[in-house]
Amino acid sequence: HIQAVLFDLDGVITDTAEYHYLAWKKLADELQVPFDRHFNEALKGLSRMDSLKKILENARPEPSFSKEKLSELADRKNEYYKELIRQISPADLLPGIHNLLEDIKERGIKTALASASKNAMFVIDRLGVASFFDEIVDAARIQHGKPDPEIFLTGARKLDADPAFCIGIEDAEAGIQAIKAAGMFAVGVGTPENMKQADFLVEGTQDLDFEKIESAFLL
Ligand code: B16
Ligand code: MG
Repeated sequence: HIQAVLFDLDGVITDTAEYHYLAWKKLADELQVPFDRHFNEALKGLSRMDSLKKILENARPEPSFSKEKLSELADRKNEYYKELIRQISPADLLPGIHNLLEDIKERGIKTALASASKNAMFVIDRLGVASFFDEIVDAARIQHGKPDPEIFLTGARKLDADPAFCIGIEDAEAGIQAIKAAGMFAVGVGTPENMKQADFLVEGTQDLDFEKIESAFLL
């Protein structure tokens, strides 16, 4: 039976992608490098520094910055982002998520948050759902970002759960790869093109029904 469910944050519990987009866009405009909503899709699930590097690699000519400058730029983006997420409220929970968390808790199944975001704790608090999570993996302590399985394996270890009996829920391709590499059952939120490796796929969070996920897991 299912021992634990591990959740991604951005795109599964709430849609912080828009705020990440706006913050990166402001920085990119200041640096006069191209950046748009389409390119933002490729950043989902990636760490702050990996995202910055990807944005800069895409510019022609590619700017070259010192390590210190890169970290100053990443900090600047984070200041813009933190300003935007101050307005998050429980109304920003994605559809179906509150019910899903309740259904999981009622069954005594453990939960962890496996988000690459160092702001995850703040966001979860603003959404009013912090008490639903038994563990929140600290992204600052993770050495290898998604698609590496480290964040999901760390979550399972903290919950004392066997990865083979864990479910991971993700909206990003890098995240699904990380769940599969951890040896877990991957639930994808998105389109079949982006979620090729998912074991169970839904179009939107409103379709995340615990009984359906459990039946698919037991198959
Ligand atoms: P921060 P997730 C990820 O969250 C976002 O999808 C990604 O766009 C962001 O760069 C990353 O968190 C790091 O966030 O700058 O707040 O540390 O999808 O893993 O919940
Ligand atoms: Mg995500």
